[in-house]
Amino acid sequence: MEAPHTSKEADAQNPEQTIVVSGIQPSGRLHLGNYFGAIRQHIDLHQQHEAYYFIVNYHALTSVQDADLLREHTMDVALDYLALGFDPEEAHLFIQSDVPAVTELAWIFYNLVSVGRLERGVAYKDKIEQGLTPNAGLLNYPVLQAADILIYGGTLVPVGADQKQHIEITRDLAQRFNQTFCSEDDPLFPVPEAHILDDVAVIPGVDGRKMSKSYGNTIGIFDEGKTLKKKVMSIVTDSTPLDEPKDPEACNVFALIKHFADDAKQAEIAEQYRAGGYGYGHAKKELLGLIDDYFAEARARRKELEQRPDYVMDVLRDGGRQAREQAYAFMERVRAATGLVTTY
Ligand code: AQP
Repeated sequence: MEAPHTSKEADAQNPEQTIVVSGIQPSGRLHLGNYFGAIRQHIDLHQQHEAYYFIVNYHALTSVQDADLLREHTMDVALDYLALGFDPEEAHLFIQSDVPAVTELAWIFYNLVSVGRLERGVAYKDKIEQGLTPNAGLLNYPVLQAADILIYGGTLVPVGADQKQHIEITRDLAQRFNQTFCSEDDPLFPVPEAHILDDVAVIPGVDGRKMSKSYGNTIGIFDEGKTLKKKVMSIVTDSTPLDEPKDPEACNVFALIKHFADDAKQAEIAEQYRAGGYGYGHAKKELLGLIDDYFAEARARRKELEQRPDYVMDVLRDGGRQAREQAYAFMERVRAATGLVTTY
């Protein structure tokens, strides 16, 4: 069956066209950091531009090495995106490993970046400092990420602030490849820009570190009931007594409230912090209510979608087919440029 094409695809060969590309790891349930750092932008941007969003299961293998769990998380991410407003008529949603050519492009890129550059990666160093054992996949993570972005001719990459350095590596690899293998007036890869929302710093987890699946400090987008309450109530705060004034800007609870409450509500809560007589327990209850309301619709939609696994598979299959077409056409040009002879 011929895959339906998205409404913006007619322009795909236009070099001026914005092509939005971004990935998300199925390394655990998606959390508020993923949502405010990346997914919210993904949903906004896919209405405006040609967009490729993929569930990066090759990347997740750096930390998830349990087949059932990886499969489960992969389908969970797809359900989450559809529930949060991704429209398959507008853009492509697919599984990274449905386009294995990205690993081929990554291999080509390995030869254009030094090991030292990868060892200085902030995300890599951070994970090691947190006690994770680095495998070669973790070190090379940004190279595969660059292949993911560049194989679709990506020009705009909506990511959280923590990914800034990785996108720099992608930009360098695009330039390096163009300089090494292309003539100056006919570069193969566009040099993409990161799209990072100014008002979103890195979202803190319940322990105050970056909210991250691998730190076990997340609040899930689709957590609800007792699970959600337990996590919100466990957010680390200082020990200022209830009666005393508190600084909202130094509080992990307020850092999250800011993303859910409008300006007036934020100002009202900040005032209560400063006035004293307002405890962290009050703030946590407020946050709990805000999270519940914010995701109520998406939760209901997700429950409906859980009953339609065939539909979710169809979306992923169609997205993968379209992405493969684009990627394989591109790889022919990459092979020609690099001198990799193909005999088929
Ligand atoms: N805490 C965060 N604040 C802002 N943005 C965040 N992102 C992740 N955590 C935060 C953004 O979410 C997008 C997808 O992230 P990912 O799952 O592909 O990788 P990640 O950044 O490594 O997320 P985790 O939770 O930390 O995963 P693990 O622990 O498995 O490595 C990215 O755009 C990221 O910026």
